[in-house]
Amino acid sequence: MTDTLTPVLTDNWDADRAWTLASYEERGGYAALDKAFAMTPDDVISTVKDSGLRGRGGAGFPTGMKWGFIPQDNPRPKYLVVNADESEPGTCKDIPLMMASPHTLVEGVIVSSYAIRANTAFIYVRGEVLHVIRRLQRAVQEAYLAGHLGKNIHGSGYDLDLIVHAGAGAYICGEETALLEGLEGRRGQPRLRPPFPAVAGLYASPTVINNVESIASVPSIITNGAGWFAGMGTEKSNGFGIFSLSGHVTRPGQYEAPLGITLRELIDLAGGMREGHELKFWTPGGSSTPLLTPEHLDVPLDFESVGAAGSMLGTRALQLFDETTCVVRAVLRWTEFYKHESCGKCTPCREGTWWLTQTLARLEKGQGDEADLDLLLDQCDNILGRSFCALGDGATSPISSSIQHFRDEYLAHLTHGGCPFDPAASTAFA
Ligand code: L3W
Ligand code: SF4
Repeated sequence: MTDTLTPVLTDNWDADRAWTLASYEERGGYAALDKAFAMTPDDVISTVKDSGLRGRGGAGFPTGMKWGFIPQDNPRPKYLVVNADESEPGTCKDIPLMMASPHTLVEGVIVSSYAIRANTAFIYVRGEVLHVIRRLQRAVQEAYLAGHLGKNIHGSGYDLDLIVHAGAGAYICGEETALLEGLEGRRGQPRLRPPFPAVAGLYASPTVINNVESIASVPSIITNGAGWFAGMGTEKSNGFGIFSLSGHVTRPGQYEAPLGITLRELIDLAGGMREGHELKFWTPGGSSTPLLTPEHLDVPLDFESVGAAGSMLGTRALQLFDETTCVVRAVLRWTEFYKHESCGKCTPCREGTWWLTQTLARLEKGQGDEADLDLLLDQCDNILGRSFCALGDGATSPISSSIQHFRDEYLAHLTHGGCPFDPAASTAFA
């Protein structure tokens, strides 16, 4: 636990034209490359393993272990794919990182590709964010011209090509195997796992897929050492991460801190809740993670503690809602999102998210009856654990957790004959 910020990834965000190669190099950028090239690829993997870095895209899978799964005796080419399809509601860390400091990601891609012996890497960016795509393309171009990409990088004998690929704007393509389908030119729908991408991924070749923030953390680990990174955070959730605060907080934004910081500490750093208002509920990792309440303000934001509190750390997308927000309406909005983004491959999610929105909309209008709450939970039961990928499971999280914490508010809609909140008082989803 700590009450201080630890800017590493965000350290240069306020620098003059931080996104340019000149600015990045002035601050020591690309120095991790020579240090990595002086090591064997296996030593780079060991360093990342020893650092305890865990995936920053939501699941928290150990990064070094994932790299170690790449079968080096497989004669097929190896690929690195960066998942930059940030779309989880509330998640806003990868896009700011790529806008402010694209070279941190590019440097991470080079070190990580070297470690897994890939000579081609891709950054798969969400299609709607044209400004990010342009910024990344420019950074990649600058890196080629400076000899950080291409043939014989820094005279090391190592070659790497990096391609920026724009998706077509589907949330499901944040799921790693749907992303691969999209990258191969097909409709974005998840593949059965196993085989995991590490064994058979892009073009059926061994592929590492990591989140932007995971890969961007690698240069600092190589530069400062595994012990430096492992010394931050908690025993099992090492290092730092970018926490995105949004909603009814005085200064929303990205706060980089060691894992294990609490929401109470982060709210203090963000200037408190908006004046005169109090926290009512929040998401620790986007809308796919069960809602928490003010009683969880002191839960350390690490993988283990948030799990023990009944939710998931996820992408550290902390969406904060005050007492003016109708939880039923908020949950309905998220559920409509999941219904819209369901890829349609499996029945529990395709049909189930439709039924969830029908039942929720009825309740929100004050129609229906108390039995609809049990019906909703039953619908969730028929989706959770029965869907093909995590999207279906995630759709049930806000519903079941909101009924658990705010059952009375659902019932108030029925007794009131509609939403008991004054919509003009709330700025949620404004
Ligand atoms: C080889 C094994 N590899 C696991 C790899 C696997 C993947 C990683 C984690 O979902 C979560 C989800 C959302 N051999 C392996 C193996 N792997 N076993 O490890 O896998 P997994 O299945 O635990 O999770 P996932 O499919 O990556 C991600 C949650 O994140 N989430 C959503 C975030 C959304 C975004 C976005 O918008 N871009 O990040 C928010 O919390 O619910 O639980 O690489 O291959 N035996
Ligand atoms: Fe598609 Fe939803 Fe099934 Fe995932 S759970 S495969 S998004 S229909």
